[in-house]
Amino acid sequence: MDFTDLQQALIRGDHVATAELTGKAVQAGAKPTQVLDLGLLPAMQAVGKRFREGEIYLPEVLVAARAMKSAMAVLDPLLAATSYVPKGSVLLGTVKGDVHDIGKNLVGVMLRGAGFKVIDIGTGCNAERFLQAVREHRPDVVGLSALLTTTMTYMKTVIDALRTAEERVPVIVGGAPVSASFASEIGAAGSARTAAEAVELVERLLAGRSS
Ligand code: B12
Repeated sequence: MDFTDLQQALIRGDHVATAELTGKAVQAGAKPTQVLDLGLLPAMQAVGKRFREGEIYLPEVLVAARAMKSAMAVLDPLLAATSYVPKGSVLLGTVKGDVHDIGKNLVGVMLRGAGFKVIDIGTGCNAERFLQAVREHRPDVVGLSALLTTTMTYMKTVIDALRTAEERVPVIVGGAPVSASFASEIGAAGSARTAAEAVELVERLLAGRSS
């Protein structure tokens, strides 16, 4: 099946057309996972690449992310109905004191697109909130996001609180100021600069687990 029109709609951020073309692709016989893997995900990756290379700016990324969400709203019930088994689950949140959530949301969209269940607990989350959510949802991976140099240090507080409570779930970190060396210093299992890298990181971490 040709997904060019669907991909173009997503890339230009037309959320109405993206949802419609997603529905049409399924009606025409494409499996929901094919629409994701061959249609939406490559388009979202193209958006990420154009943003990284300075060809497009944040507003275009935001409208593309919204279009991806509208497609996922069509696919989610179909994926559930076809006894779709998620590859794993990821709990995401932006840490205390920080309201930036665009990057976190993109990571969530890409993870969902790659077949993971995502539990997003929002922004400004303190350590207790993360601990409570870990206990409630038992995710395979926890992802912390921070965009401010003043809030990224709180990531260590979250990791320490989880370890003190004997929760061993791997924690990954991200956000513009976060580096790989900072991640290892605070005891995180890894970090990623982009949403696509975040997906690869989660896949790597879960490939090594015993199920
Ligand atoms: C949009 C924005 C805002 C919006 C946020 C809206 C929202 N809902 O998110 C608003 C206007 C609210 C805002 C407010 C503020 N902002 Co602001 N903001 C930005 C801006 C322009 C873009 C951030 C963004 O969304 N980038 C796009 C996304 C896609 O990229 P990203 O977040 O880095 O995410 C990617 C990766 O980092 C990674 N990733 C992200 N999270 C995670 C998590 C995991 C687990 C993994 C693996 C990967 C990962 O994948 C993502 C996708 O590729 C940046 C400048 C910039 N260019 O970064 C400033 C910036 C982050 N803001 C800044 C500041 C100072 C503030 C304010 C303090 C301003 C003020 N004086 O009030 C407030 C703070 C509010 C608070 N308490 O949080 C500074 C931070 C400086 C610093 N070093 O600390 C920046 C860098 C601007 C600047 N140059 O001064 N901001």
